[in-house]
Amino acid sequence: MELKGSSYCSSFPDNFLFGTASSSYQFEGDILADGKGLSNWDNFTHSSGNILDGSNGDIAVDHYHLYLEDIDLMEKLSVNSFRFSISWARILPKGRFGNVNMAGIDHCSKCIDALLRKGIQPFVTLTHYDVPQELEERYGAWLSPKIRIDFQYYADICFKFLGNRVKYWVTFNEPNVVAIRGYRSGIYPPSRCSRSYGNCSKGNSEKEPLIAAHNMILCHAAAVNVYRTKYQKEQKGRIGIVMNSVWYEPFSNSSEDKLAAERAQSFYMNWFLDPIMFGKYPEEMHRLLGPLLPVFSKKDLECMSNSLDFIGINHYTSFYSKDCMYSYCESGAAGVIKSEGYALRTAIRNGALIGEPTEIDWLYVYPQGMEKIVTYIKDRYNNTPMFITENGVGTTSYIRNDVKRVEYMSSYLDSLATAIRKGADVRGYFAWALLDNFEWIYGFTIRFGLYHVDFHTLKRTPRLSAAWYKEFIETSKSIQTS
Ligand code: PNW
Repeated sequence: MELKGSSYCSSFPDNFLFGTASSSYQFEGDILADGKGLSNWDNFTHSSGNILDGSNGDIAVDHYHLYLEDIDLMEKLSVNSFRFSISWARILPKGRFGNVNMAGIDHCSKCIDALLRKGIQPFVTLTHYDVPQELEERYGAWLSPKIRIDFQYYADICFKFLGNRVKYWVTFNEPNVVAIRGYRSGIYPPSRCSRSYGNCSKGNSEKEPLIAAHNMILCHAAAVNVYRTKYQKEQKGRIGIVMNSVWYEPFSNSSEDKLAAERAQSFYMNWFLDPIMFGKYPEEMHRLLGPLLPVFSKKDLECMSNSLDFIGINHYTSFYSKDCMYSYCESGAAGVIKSEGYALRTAIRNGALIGEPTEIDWLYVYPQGMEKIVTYIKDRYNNTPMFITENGVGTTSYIRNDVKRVEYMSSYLDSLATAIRKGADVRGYFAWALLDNFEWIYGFTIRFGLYHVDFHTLKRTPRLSAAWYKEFIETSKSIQTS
């Protein structure tokens, strides 16, 4: 197969991690295996009407049992890293209110050993959307400051039992998505929605997404603090956070739209990264939200600034950002616009889409967005080491000859290579995903895998993109070593 654009292979530094990504709820299945407790997602998918095809992650793609086979697939792909998450409820079925489930730890331990035997670095996330349902019921999980004690306890256990073999830890996957979808639009558990949100019938407080975010930031800092004080010196790993990122292209050249794009970024990604790096929320959030925004105490701030070693970036798509502060915006409820920094997100300008549409309604192909978002993060956060922790495209139809996915990955990697050539310190790239899997509220209707999975027999079959990615990685590595 011809490798399009192989010239940019040479832009990836030595020791660059090439991997694929996954998450526990989307992949593992067997939700009660070996003493596991139920999570908020188990609970949510079992309430009717939440998932498009009425499915759930009870079996998912059975990675819990098929992990050795899946690691063989990774070896065939020539990847040198695998990003996965630990299910908190497997380790602590009832949070700190019950026992440590050693069988859950043993399982993770076996996965890590099996990866290392094949020379594949584990890149481990502590929570990828899921929390023990017990904590939701006891005190409302992210809405309560009590969650900090639980998260710190959980993180400590993971570092203690697994940290001698893990060099990359991630505290949270996309806390911005959890705050927005769990507490503003309500489409993810715990299904709480802000009063001002268009389709919100229950009407919870506007403050909830901000409180949930605030607690997640404090949990992140607490886990990093434990790692740094008790484990890092000996275990020599690094710890970071993964943010969902969207590149916001100003809708026009006007200074209003440029400012709107900046505000959109502040209310989405910088909302978390600024406090973690600088110990304070973005200035725009202070100005526009005023007393709605929670405040960090002096004690909180002591363990916050610079509380990460790397930034993980999940990047898929870009949108235009249009000003709604100085101009009238024809769509979007007033409160929603406020909570998004008075910036309207739209994919269309003068009748033209920002990029080629895909079968996924929120995903447009705009490869330049990769270079732009990486450069933005590099400039704002002093070139802190970065990893692209997710990138990929989904399809709704059954496709094995996934030329569109190859074109997507190839163009986004090309754009990433440009950012690296211009000085961005990016140290790895993870394709989402190794396998087709349970795609949250879309259930099994959307496929992101380099490997096709038959959801009845669970048989895995490589797509064209798997062969392409393998060749890309091998070419890249041979250039590095030559
Ligand atoms: C990510 N957006 O979510 C998640 O981390 C994965 O678990 C998920 O399967 C994957 O993307 C594909 O959907 C996203 O607003 C959340 O652009 C939000 C966005 C993109 C991805």
